[in-house]
Amino acid sequence: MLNVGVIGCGAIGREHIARLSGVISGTKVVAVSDVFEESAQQAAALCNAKVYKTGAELIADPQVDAVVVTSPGFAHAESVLQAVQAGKKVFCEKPLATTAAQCREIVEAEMAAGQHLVQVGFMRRYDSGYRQVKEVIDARELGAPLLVHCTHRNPDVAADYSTEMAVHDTAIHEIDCLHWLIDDEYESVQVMMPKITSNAHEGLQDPQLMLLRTKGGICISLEVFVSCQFGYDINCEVVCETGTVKLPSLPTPIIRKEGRVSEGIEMNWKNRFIAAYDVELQDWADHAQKGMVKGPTAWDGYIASVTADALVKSQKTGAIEPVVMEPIPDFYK
Ligand code: NAI
Ligand code: ISE
Repeated sequence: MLNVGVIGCGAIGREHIARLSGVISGTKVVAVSDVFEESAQQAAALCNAKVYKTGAELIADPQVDAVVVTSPGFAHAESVLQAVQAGKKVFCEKPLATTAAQCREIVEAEMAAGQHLVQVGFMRRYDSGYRQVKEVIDARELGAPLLVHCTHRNPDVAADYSTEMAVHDTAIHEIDCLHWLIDDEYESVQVMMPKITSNAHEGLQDPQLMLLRTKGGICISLEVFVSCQFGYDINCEVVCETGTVKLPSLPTPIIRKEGRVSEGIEMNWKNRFIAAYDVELQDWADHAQKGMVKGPTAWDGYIASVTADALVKSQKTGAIEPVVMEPIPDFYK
């Protein structure tokens, strides 16, 4: 049994607590913490766990074998570093941290610990749709990939969601998933700012058009539109030399009525990727029990964050910004 402590008991924290308590085999949530004690108390009631005032106290509990970090992105680095320094396995929701410098610190700490401890919650790598698209690309049935078109649309976002979060909270999913999908590295990025929707909250630039070029010359367009109102709409089409491959539609009924054909769109991330979260956390738990990390590593978190930093820079300059990162250490090869 893997005894897990969860830091951050908000939306996905509670989802993962329920998952680790009732869906994933071989795990038990034994401790929770949140800066708002009431949130921690409510979460603890779901799983009969101890409540800690701080993440540091939770990590220090000898009963906690492994830590799940589901606090907001800006708070991840502190908890992940504490868990690594304590030699505990840690599953950290995306992003690993909100700057490449913090991710680098985590990478250094993990290498100093001499063991792989960190997995990042890039769950799209576990989604059956993305996996099917990757199989087609890898089999080279359609020749080499040339272009990728993506949309990442949310119906709305909280009032504290900022223009920069469109990169390190939202686009970070595509940043990780796409280079894995097409097996290439990013060379440069640019952000273009279209007309702002009247549905964006004050101060938020929404939508945004992000352009990424890989070292192999593949061009990616990513529309991030987080106040789109109509659904949680994730699309991805890879254009190859002799055909295209697209993320499958959701299995919803197609209705013909009154001269129109319609099908459903998910309204939130919880349902859209529910199966992927289950597979991801089961895989994490199975490997954590064997002292291993098989999913996205701290180095993957670093790669995503270097790319995100370049996109954030381009949000301000409007220019094409280079993506420059350190060479991969042997530890992560
Ligand atoms: P949320 O705002 O609903 O919950 C965050 C919780 O953390 C709150 O209860 C807050 O009180 C608590 N908190 C804040 N600072 C803390 C600290 N220093 N230590 C402990 N707790 C702290 O946010 P949500 O939506 O649950 O997101 C949490 C993380 O999960 C974010 O990194 C987000 O990007 C990620 N996420 C990932 C998703 C995915 O599809 N993989 C989907 C949704 C969120
Ligand atoms: C949220 O944190 C997620 O991870 C969702 O998957 C994403 O669609 C949303 O934009 C983020 O805020």
